[in-house]
Amino acid sequence: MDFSEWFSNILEMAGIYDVRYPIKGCGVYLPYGFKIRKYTFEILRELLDKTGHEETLFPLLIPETLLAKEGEHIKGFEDEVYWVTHGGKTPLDVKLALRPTSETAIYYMLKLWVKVHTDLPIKIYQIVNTFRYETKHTRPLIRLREIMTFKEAHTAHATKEEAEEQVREAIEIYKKFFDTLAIPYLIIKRPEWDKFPGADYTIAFDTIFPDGRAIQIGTVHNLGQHFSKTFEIEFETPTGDKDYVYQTCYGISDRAIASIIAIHGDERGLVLPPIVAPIQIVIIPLIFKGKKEMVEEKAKEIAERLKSYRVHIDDRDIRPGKKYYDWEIKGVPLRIEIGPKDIENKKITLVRRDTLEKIQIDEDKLEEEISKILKDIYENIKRRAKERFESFITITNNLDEAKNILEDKKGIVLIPFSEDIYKEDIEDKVEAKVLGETEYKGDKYIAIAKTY
Ligand code: A5A
Repeated sequence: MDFSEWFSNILEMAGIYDVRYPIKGCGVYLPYGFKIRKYTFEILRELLDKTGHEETLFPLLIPETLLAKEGEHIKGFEDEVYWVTHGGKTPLDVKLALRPTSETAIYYMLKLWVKVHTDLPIKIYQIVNTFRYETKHTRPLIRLREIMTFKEAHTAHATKEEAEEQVREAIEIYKKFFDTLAIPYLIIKRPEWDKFPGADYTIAFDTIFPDGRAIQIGTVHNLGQHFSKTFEIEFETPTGDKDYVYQTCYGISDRAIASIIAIHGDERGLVLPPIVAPIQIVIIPLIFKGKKEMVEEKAKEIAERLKSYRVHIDDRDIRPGKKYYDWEIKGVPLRIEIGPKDIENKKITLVRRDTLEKIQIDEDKLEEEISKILKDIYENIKRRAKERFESFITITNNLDEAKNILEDKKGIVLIPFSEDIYKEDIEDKVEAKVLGETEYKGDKYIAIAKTY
């Protein structure tokens, strides 16, 4: 089965996301998918909150006059903007854009909030839906027209150095976020022609999906004073002079969810890192004639002992095999099977989702063993993901070879860095995209890949 088909099947079978909504590039998060999304973005929220970012909420609508203010920015987005042109039957005086991202909405307000250096820095973020009329092939959770989960952070600083420092902090936050999700990445500085519209430079996080295609899963932009000059976000410096603020912004989307699914899943379905699993442990009572009550009692007792986890007892009146199958598709990290024999022997049988290995433990060591195994599941899926990622990375300085690899197994090809490389139309030569400059095991390279 090819990857796209596998991915679509999983979204449906695991109850994550329904693609049948009648607008291209839009879909519906189902309850199970919504929970994965919730736990995933809670990790990011926590990382942002504890580094002094504050959550805010700006309007979805942006007047054309604001959106068009920064020249490069609007040029980068003009083909992707959805417009609201009417209120009922009345044409609007000023067209309203559905935000493709919120720089212009937020920076209009920053001008009102920032007067003097003591008002700085400002570090805010919001998690909202944004709209982009994508012309490339749309894909569920990967290339959306309504990006349902767009976390955008925006910061303003008194000096260029502080903005640089903020870029470093943002990179650290995103590293922690993707490490927690066991998603491997390269951090790549985009070439001039591919930076965010209105940025001085753009640093991207790229991972690789099982089909070998690279995907941008997050970006950090140093905006310099581009926007602050157009939006006149001016402040009084400690010496009484006037200066424009230095800005950064950084974003992560539903692609984080797509990555968890794509990178850890296997032929049986989802494999979730325990930290984002809506159910971390499922308990399956194995009912035998005359022993029903005893097994059900034990299941409840075990659930009670494990209540610091997200535990679910599956007491549906169907065959255990069907239950195993259902929870494997949903990627529940650990399954506990409870039967009369185990109860008599004071044993507990566990099955790990990542390896499908069956493990017997002593009942009195339950808490300690479960905690160890869940940690081990995380370590194991992280190692597995990293190994596959590494196997997709090829170093070569031969462009013909690069082209062949990118056609064949794909992945990311690294070419030893030289300024000249940029001048050689490599994109045409290798029929792939230059992702930009990166460091890999201590050396500098230009990364090239077929992308999503
Ligand atoms: N304001 C800045 C943060 C910004 O908009 N940056 S961005 O355009 O690069 O978007 C941030 C991230 O959103 C991207 O790195 C990418 O991972 C994701 N993204 C962009 N377009 C998307 C789309 N159509 N569907 C899903 N995710 C998308």
